[in-house]
Order: sequence, then C-alpha cells, then structure tokens
Amino acid sequence: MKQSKLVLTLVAAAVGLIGCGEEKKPEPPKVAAPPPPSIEIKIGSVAPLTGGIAHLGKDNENGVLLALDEANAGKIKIDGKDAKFVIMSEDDQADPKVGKTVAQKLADAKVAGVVGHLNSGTSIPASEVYNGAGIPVISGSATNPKLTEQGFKVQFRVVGRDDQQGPAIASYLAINNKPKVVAIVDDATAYGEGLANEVEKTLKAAKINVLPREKGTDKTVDWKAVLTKIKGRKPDAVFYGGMDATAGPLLKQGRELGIKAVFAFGDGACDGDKMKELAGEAAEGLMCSTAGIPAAAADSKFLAAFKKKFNSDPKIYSPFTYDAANLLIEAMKKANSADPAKYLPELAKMDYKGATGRIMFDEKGDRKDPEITTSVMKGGKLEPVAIFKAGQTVSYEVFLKAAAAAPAEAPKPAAEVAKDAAKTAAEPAKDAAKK
Ligand code: ABU
Repeated sequence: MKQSKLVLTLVAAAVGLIGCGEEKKPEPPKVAAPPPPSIEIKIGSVAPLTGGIAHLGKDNENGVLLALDEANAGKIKIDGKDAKFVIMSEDDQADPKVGKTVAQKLADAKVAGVVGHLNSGTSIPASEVYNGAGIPVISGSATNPKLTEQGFKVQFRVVGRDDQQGPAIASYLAINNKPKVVAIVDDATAYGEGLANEVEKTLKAAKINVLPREKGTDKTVDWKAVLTKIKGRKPDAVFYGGMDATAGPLLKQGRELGIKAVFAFGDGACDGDKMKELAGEAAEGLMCSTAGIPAAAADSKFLAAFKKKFNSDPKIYSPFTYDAANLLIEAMKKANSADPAKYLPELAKMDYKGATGRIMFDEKGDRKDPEITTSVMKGGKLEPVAIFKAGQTVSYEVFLKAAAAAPAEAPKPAAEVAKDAAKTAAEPAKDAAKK
C-alpha cells in the first residue's frame, strides 16, 4: 500500500513536472500575416504649372488629384493586388519643346497612363512620345483637331474639337449679333491660330466680311498697336484665339481705346473670374465658348468634393481632367491590369458616366457628341446661353431640362438628349441661339 502510494506520488510529480515544463516552454513567436500584395500605379499629369496660365494648369492637376484620392480611398484591387494610385505631375510650361521632354520623362518612369497636356501646342508633339511608348493619354482641354487626326491609338480627349467649337461660337455670333465686319486676332499657337481659322471659315461661309488676320503671341500683353489698326477698320466684332492671360489685356485695352465691338473668345479665355480680374468692367458683354459643359454644371458630387478638397471651385477644365483620370482607372479595373497594352482596348470602348456627362470615344479617340457651350458675361457673371450638341443648338435652359429628365442610371445617348432638348424648345434652334 505504502509502495503503491509512493508510485502514485512519483507519477503525479512526474506528470506535474512535465506539465510545468510545458508551461514554461517559450511561446513560438507570433508571425504576422503577410500584407496583401500591392501595386503602385503611376498616373502622369501634365500642364503648365508656371507662367501666365499656371492657374489653369493647377486646376487641371487638381482634377487628377481628386480622382486619384477617391480611387485610393475606394481600395481598388487590380489583379488581386491593392492598387495605390500616385500622381507624377510635370510642368510643361505650355512650351512644345518642354512638353516633349516631360513626356519622355513620364515614359521613362513607366507611368501607366497620362492626363494632359493642357495645350494643343504641347499635346501634339508629346503625343508622338506616348504613342512610341504605348502609353494611353487623355487630354481634358486640348482642342486642336490634329491631336486625334494622327492615327495614334493611345490618344484620347474628353473635350470637343476646334472644328466643332469654332463653328458653334461663330454661328452664335453671326445669328445673335449680326456683324457685318469681324476682326480676327490669334496668338500664333496651335490652339489660337487653329480656332481662329475655324471661326473665319464659318463667318466667311455666312458672307461676313473678315478683316486680314492680326497676330500676337502667347506672351503678348501689349495689344495697343494691333488694336489701333483694328479700330480704324471699325469692326462690329473682334474674335481672339488665345488663352485668358493674353485675352484679358486685349479686351481691356480694346475698351480703353474706345472699341465698341463685341469681343468673342474661345475656351482658353472663358474663365469668368479670370476675365474679370484681368479686364475688370471691360469684361461685361464678353462672349465665349467652351468645348464642353460649363464647369459649374458638372456633377454635384464632384463639385462638392472639389470644393472640400481645394476650397475653391473648378475653373474650366478640372471636371474634364477628373473624368480623364477616372477613365484610365475604370479601364484598368475592367482589364484587371494596369498594363497599358491590356487596358487600352477597354479604354477605347468605354461607356462612362462622368462628372461632365456620358463619355464614349469614337475611332479617333475624340469624345462622341461633346457639348459646346456659349456664354455671355452679364452683370459680372459668365452666363451660359446656348449649347451646341449633336448638330443642334438649343438654349442652355432647355438643355439642362432635357439632361435632368434623362435617367441617371441609364443615360440617354448624347444625340437623344439634344434631340429631346430641341423638341422641348419653344423656338427652333436658330431662335434659341438668340436668347
Ligand atoms: N483648348 C484651349 C486650351 C488648350 C489648347 O491649347 O487646346
């Protein structure tokens, strides 16, 4: 009995020891779960960030920044990896040579796509670089037709072209103001000269007398010699093809010289606040066009998010650069790849509802049926007055009504919106332009 008690005690002690030994054994180190695989996707953004139109360049960049912020917050997965979108922003100084140099820099850095450039004069030479590198590029502002006439499959734009914008603003001017003599000035850039040519063609087709072309540059701020010459020819209207930094002084000096003609500009000089800042009271009555909807008419969610992030309203093009960046991202999501060769086919066939409306591309990479807006400065505010779209001009009011009536989840084709707007209009297109 004593013996068996002893045996039990020893067994118990041994078990206890084993137990104690197990308790003392150091815990195996806890290995943290490996982080989910991630992928950094670089998106290039190019615009003039210095110089006379840096305010527009910064606005373009802001559109891209907002789109990338939202995409990163949305925790997008591409090819099973957490996608982190980063901007690679470059300043092309609105200079064609610098434009080509920074395009090469972006290609060397292997960006997945590019939003830019702002100017046609930089976009056109840069497009050769992107085409050679196979990098998709979408401009939110360049309007010269040549950009998408080169047959580059990587090139897209989300605004209209100057051969749409020029006829629209010239027709509005011809119908509404009935000028007999028009002076045309341009800044000798791909955009300014090209748009001026389109306006001239339309006016001449309407049998309006167009004076011999006057020229400046994209740096001209002293227009007195040109304007003095123009004043002597007594034009009823002056059209200028150029950006706001040069258009503002032209308008101000024109009024100071006593020119009473109506001044009309294209999209590069259709920023109401900037024109007021540069031309003051002389900006009243200014007529100008944009190659898309007015920035203030962009999607309300975009407008609120933009205001929250930048504490300012968009200028002319940021809703379009925002859409351009989102189009790149959506195409990558559809292709499940950030490889340009894989997502480019998706981009080309995109049907996307953006902040600026429904976006589809034609075979050249141009936006199908873009809106062209004509605005007039009234009481210190640039008021949209007419929209040209899908071959028809309607009053802005009618266009807004027709667009609001189209269900958001299944947007009507642009041509249908314009046709509906035309049907709704109390007056025919010609009279709508008179409003
Ligand atoms: N569309 C006017 C500003 C940009 C350009 O040069 O085309």
